[in-house]
Amino acid sequence: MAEYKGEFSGKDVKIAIVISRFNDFISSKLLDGALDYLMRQGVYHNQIDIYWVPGAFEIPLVAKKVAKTKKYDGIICLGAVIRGDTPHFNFVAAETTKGIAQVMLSEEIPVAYGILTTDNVDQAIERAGTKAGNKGWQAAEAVLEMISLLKKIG
Ligand code: INI
Repeated sequence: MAEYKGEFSGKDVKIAIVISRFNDFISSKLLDGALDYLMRQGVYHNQIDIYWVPGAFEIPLVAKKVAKTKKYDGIICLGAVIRGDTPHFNFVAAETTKGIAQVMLSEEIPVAYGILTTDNVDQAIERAGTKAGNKGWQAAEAVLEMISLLKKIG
């Protein structure tokens, strides 16, 4: 029997972060969480590039272009889609989620889903470094684990 698990080392990895400016009072907190985690794992500034996009809807395209450069071992997508009074939220959240998954599968690169999809601002704040943790931190953890696991698969 063989069992494979990813590790969390930041040694020799190159990470791209694609982050939405929309709701940046939340997304910047997700970025803080992701960077905090990466630094603790030994990923330093020269191993990280950050790409800002207007809104979550634009994240998949930029993530795909970034993946195609082949410069990165993994991509972290960060954003906050917060429900409003219209169905707009549903379309943005669904297309962003689907697009990010498509990039991961088509480009065969770990892409972490650090997108909050919440009913209100309070839920977003709770998940951006207050009482429910930091989704950016979790996304950074997931990307390192997946990079390591994929290297083991070869
Ligand atoms: N973009 C977000 O990142 N979060 C949101 O909550 C949001 N809402 O609700 O409208 C949002 N919309 C903008 C969208 O991502 C695009 O940038 C825009 O439609 C232009 O293409």
